[in-house]
Amino acid sequence: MHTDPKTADEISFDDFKEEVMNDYILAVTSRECSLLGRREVLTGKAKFGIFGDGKEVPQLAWAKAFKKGDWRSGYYRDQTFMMAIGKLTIEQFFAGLYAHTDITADPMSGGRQMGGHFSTHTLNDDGSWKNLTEEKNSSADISPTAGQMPRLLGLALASKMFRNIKSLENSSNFSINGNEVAWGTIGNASTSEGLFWETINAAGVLQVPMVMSVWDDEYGISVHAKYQTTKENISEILKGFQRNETENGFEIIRVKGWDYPELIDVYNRAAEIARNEHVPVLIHVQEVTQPQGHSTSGSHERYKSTERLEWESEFDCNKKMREWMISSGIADEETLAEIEKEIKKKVRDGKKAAWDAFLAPQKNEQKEAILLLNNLAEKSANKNFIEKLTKDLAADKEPLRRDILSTARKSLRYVAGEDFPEKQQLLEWIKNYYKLIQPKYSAHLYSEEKENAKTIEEVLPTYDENVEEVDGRVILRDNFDFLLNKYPEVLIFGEDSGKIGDVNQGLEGLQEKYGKLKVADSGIREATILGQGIGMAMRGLRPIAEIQYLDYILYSLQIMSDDLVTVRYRSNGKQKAPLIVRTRGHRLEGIWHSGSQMGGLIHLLRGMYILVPRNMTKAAGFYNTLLESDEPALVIECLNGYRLKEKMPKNLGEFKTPIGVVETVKIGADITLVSYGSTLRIVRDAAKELQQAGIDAEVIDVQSLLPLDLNADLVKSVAKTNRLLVIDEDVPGGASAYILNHIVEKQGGYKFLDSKPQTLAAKEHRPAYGTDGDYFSKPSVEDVYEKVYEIMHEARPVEFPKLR
Ligand SMILES: Cc1ncc(C[n+]2csc(CCOP(=O)(O)OP(=O)(O)O)c2C)c(N)n1
Ligand SMILES: [Mg+2]
Repeated sequence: MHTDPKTADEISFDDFKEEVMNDYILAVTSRECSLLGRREVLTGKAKFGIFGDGKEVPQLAWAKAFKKGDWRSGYYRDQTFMMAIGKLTIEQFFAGLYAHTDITADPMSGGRQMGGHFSTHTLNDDGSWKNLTEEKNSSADISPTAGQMPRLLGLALASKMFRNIKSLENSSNFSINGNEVAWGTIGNASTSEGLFWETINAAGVLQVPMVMSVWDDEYGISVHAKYQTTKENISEILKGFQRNETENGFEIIRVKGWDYPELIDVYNRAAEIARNEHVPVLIHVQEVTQPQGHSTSGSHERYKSTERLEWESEFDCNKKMREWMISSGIADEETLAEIEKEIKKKVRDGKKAAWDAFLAPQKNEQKEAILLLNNLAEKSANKNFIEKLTKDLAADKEPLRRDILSTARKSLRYVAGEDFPEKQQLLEWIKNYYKLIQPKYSAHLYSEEKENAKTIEEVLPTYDENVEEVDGRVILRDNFDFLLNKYPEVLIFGEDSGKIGDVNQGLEGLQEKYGKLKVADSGIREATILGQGIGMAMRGLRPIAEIQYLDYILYSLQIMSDDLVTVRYRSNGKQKAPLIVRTRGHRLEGIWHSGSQMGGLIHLLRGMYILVPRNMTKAAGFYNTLLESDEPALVIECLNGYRLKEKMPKNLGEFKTPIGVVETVKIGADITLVSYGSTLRIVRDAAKELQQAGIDAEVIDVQSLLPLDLNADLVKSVAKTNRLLVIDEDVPGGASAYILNHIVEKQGGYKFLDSKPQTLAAKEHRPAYGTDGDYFSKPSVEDVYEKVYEIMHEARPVEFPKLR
């Protein structure tokens, strides 16, 4: 049969049809995954399900505008987008749902995160950066609603830095002229969170290439928009942010979530504005549905009206897209029905393959354990009991590792007191099993790569013979100067960090020297200062985010705890954010100006380092160490130390304070006094006075609370003095108790103690204002003196008669 050659228009219509068809296939595939996924939870194979049904079509449009090098910071509804950018297959989707611990099976997190938490790999297997301009990037999701916002700001701001800072021109693995757009997504209800507003405002101020999509299904779980959003309309109330001819701001666009062609147009337009002009865009995607309700934790029939449910089924975006395809001649009913049938089968097959792959290693491990358990039973006097346990394990067709290990461990109870090789074999197997399996759940809290900060060796400061004594802040300033010069990727920002060079002038003159982007003032917005740092650190920059006072770190603590310190852990070592947070605290005067909430911080921030240098040389040394490593850290400078005199080191930028290493600042024989930060000065003064009374105290500065004393030097001191007092200015039971626990329990210090180990902390309340407020709130020289004297009196009453 003869056919005429096709015209260009026909070809392009064919291409267009094919593209639409491929999109529809993805939309239906994603929906089918949601439907089957929910069933997997209800039958117990998966723990929790939260899916992207109802948001498929807008995400297809978004994926078209999303280019290599771009970034996503989103939430749990974005599965269709992830599929559309080629980063999530059907099998991977189900592997995530089952918590498959193999990172190749579940590339989102290797089983660490619930389904619906997406990410891509920015690091190679050896921990080095990939060329991120060649990747479609998704920062690893977190669960707190709007928690994705602060990081989004940083991801977008990085493009601005790459485009406008000349010294970053050679960062070709991270950016091509700052052309990358950072795309955010959020649910309508989560825009009620302060983090949303703080980020929107900051993005408007900073004019960053950020496109923010709000998926608006009118609900936040069961709570309707009328309880969430003024006027029930987020784009309406954001109108003041709209840019105009004379003022910068946002481009704000509204679009319906079921209108496929319009969505494509909107997303392309948004990308162009953000990419070319570096102007933030907000897309309010309205009339979105949620066909299966919020998640597997409940059904939406309980809170949506019949009318709403009917409307949702009529305006289901996949259904609307299908109708549009038929009415515009792209496909007919029959073809679509056939395709849909095929997809159902494909998803079912993918699900089964994922489940089989999830179970396969565990079934092998089950077999290994059963073999050893049978051998154990044969030799044991309690054969019958062990056989019963083994039989139950063997009957389990879908064994979890918990079941295997729990059976093996329980069986050991029946052979207590018995000894034969088969028992040793089982013990050995359990030990190896832990060695093999535990890292799947615990690895990558900190860096395990060669750049990890703990391996960086100390370099001592060197001094000229006639060394000058200067204010501590000058050492910091000159050291930062050196670092800004040495590392083009270093950026410092915070409240008052720019023009005046921070409130204590540790950055004096550096903005003038390095420009307004590299040393920048930021608004009063601690959470997004942190997020700004996280996002930029994820993109290969080395931000130093300044939180003006330790007391105000609480505003950013949630983001540090939920986002920063979990980046490496939650991505199973596939992403990192080596952000340095700089702040100042301790022993100034007043409820909000002398904070020392160290206990809270060390417990909430596992995953980053917490460093408490006692002076500015030590602090500068920490910055030098950290910039050679690839890990996040919090450095708390002593607020009352900027004007104290220190010797000016010669080797600025080069001397390094080691991480996790304590320093003995006074050698002594009678008692070990452990402290840190500003309190250390008080302890040293007390130690001098104690010396006059004949008490020879050893004083140790821990320097680093996380990690603490990697070389176990503290216990060595206790082994020598046999007495221990830990002093700090935190509340009782705070960081001092943590240090005590470390020495007495972890390092086995209890064996060496001749006196009760004790802590001396501040009062339970925050410090009252004024010099006397400090004296009556925090440990003083007299407090330390008397406490130590009491201990020595109890031990050697004749030598040290009762003081009072
Ligand atoms: C800080 C925080 N509070 C509460 C929750 C529990 N929660 C999870 S999703 C959700 C509703 C979010 O609604 P919306 O932003 O509209 O997104 P949708 O699920 O409707 O797409 C809530 C309250 C949470 N994850 N984080
Ligand atoms: Mg919602």
